[in-house]
Amino acid sequence: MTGKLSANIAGVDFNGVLINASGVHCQTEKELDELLNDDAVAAPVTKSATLNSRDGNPKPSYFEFENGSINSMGLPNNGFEYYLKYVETHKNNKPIILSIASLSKSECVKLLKKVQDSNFNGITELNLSCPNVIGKPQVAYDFAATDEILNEVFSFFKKPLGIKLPPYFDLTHFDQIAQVLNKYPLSHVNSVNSIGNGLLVDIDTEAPVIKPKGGFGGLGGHNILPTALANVRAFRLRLNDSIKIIGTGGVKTPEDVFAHILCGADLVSIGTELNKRGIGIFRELNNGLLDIMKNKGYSSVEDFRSALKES
Ligand code: RRO
Repeated sequence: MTGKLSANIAGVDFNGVLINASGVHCQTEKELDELLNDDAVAAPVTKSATLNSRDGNPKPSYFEFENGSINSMGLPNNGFEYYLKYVETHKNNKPIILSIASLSKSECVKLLKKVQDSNFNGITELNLSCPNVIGKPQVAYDFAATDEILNEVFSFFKKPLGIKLPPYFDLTHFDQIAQVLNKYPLSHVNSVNSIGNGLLVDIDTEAPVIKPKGGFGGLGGHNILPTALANVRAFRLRLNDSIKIIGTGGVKTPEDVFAHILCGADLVSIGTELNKRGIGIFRELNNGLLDIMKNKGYSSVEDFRSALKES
């Protein structure tokens, strides 16, 4: 498919490049419907679902500051069946990405078997990077465990499947995780989840700004843009071409969307700023991106996707 703003992941056409970051504006049917019905949204992504519904961590579990956010939501969601039913029955032709998380390998396998047996044939995304479940590690920092899970999953899962990754900070780690990921027919990687376990302190109360885990939580927002761009770029340079990239992290302006695509993103997702500004942000960013493209003489995102130049 060609178009000014478009993408294709695992044969699924997206009529646009902007999506929500999982976790923001996507926990309820009402929120998902709003994304589905907004022409500026290429696809809604559902809140990462676990087998059983969860209330999440004690509140306050989210705090916004200038150009940033810290969260320890703790996977609040309405349970896997709620989201599976939504993606199976929605009436709009727009693609939807079904995000799932799990508290163990056996739960992960169970959920993906249910997806495999369902009528949903769209893209599923396995979240291997939630930083906020008390007592649980971010799986994708353990390369052997990631390999083991993907090996088991791809023995039976035949529909499009991508994974959500945490940010990496060491070039050797990019080499090592990419070597694992390139063994599997992944539809995409979504990079990056929040930067895990930051701590923000309120000097008036002399306490952390959020309650769970002693105040430790995932960092998002414009401050993390350079980390997100580095991860998108590092993966685009290392992954098989068939593995597409959803760039997540730090997007506030149309220039930030442009930069993500230049670094190699096929789709770009919006989290903290969506929470702050509401869904009107999608239209603003789309229009702003089209303006940048017009000024530069680009007629399609294909003209500059992954085309980062040397300095
Ligand atoms: O719900 C959360 O606490 C959460 C999840 Br599942 C995630 O993947 N990333 C994040 O920053 N928060």
